[in-house]
Amino acid sequence: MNPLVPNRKQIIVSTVSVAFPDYFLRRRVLITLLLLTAFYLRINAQAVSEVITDYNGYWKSRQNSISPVKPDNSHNMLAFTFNGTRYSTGVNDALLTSRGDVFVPGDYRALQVYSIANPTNANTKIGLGALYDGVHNGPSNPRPSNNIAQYLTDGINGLNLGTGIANLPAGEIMFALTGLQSQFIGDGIPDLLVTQIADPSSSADSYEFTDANGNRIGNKVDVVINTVPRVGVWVADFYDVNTNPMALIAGFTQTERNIRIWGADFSAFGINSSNVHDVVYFRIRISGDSDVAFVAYNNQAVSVGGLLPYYNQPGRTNNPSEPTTKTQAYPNPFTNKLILKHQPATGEEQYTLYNIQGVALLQHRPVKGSVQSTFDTQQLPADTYVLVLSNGKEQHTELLVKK
Ligand SMILES: [Ca+2]
Ligand SMILES: [Ca+2]
Ligand SMILES: [Ca+2]
Repeated sequence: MNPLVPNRKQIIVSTVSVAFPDYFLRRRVLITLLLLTAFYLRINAQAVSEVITDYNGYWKSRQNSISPVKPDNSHNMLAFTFNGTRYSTGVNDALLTSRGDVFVPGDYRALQVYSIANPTNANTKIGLGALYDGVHNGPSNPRPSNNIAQYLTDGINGLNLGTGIANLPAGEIMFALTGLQSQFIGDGIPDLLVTQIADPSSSADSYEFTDANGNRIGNKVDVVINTVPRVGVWVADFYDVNTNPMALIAGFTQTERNIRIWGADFSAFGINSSNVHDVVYFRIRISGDSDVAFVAYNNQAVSVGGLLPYYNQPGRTNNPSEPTTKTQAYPNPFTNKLILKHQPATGEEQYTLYNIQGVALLQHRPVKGSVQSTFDTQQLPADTYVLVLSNGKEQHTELLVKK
């Protein structure tokens, strides 16, 4: 941690190293602080200073008062403090109230993983509370699932802080996030939360929004995660993803790690009222040893995002390279019609096509037993759309483009 940098200015947007004669040191420090302050004010991204979860019923830990209780199992984030204000996540506001915690009611959910460029390498591990597998000091038989993406969206609202991925290889993770609402830009309420649950990197990960084609919208935010102060400590197993059964070796068994969380408003990413409707994805470019429990978004600030499924289940994915067995929508991009191939309809299913502002444009309920449905899309303008299948129990979404 850089001792020259006060806590609230820990998120570094960019740094330039310039050699100055020693007598300029004080001025240099001052200028650095002024620059960091300016960046801080501009990007409004900063460390979360307190976290509350449902571990053992209720767990609270703060930057300057780290809890001696170290969670060792699944636990869902109930609230967090950002820039001096405590926001609930909507997971269990009643519990916060019963504990006397004052908070601004919020609605935060994990972003659905759209794609991971390089899912694993030899160092990639699944981090789970040491008791997640039911065995205090060692692995379970059989091992927990090695489906890494599910650990980014598990738990209530996808906010299980006690599971995650460690040492994600250098590359990109794309999350689906559309329908950002411009009135929430620059209101000081964080719209994205990023977690870090193991030994943090000293190199920068970069975060940005993109359009449907992966082109950056606004600006990227670079974060050197080890400059973010820890907010808690947990006890984890780190299973080796690349062995079968997954190995759990000494040094990675029932081992303590720090929890770090940072948040930012949409404005930190240069999102404004003129480019907000172009946003389709949130992209993390990771440097090679990121450890993520989840990336959460402010569901109050997003219309379509709230339709994305957040209880991840095997086989459900928005990645077009791994089509769901349930529905195939084609062609994509489409023109005058859109065809949906699905399993024999039970009569409970409903397909809704939304624009990225979250307005429902077309709706279709397949006839019981049918395996194909067709949308007439002639009247729709060329744009990005979100197809949502809901069957009363779960939702599946797919991003589609009309040419
Ligand atoms: Ca264990
Ligand atoms: Ca998780
Ligand atoms: Ca906001």
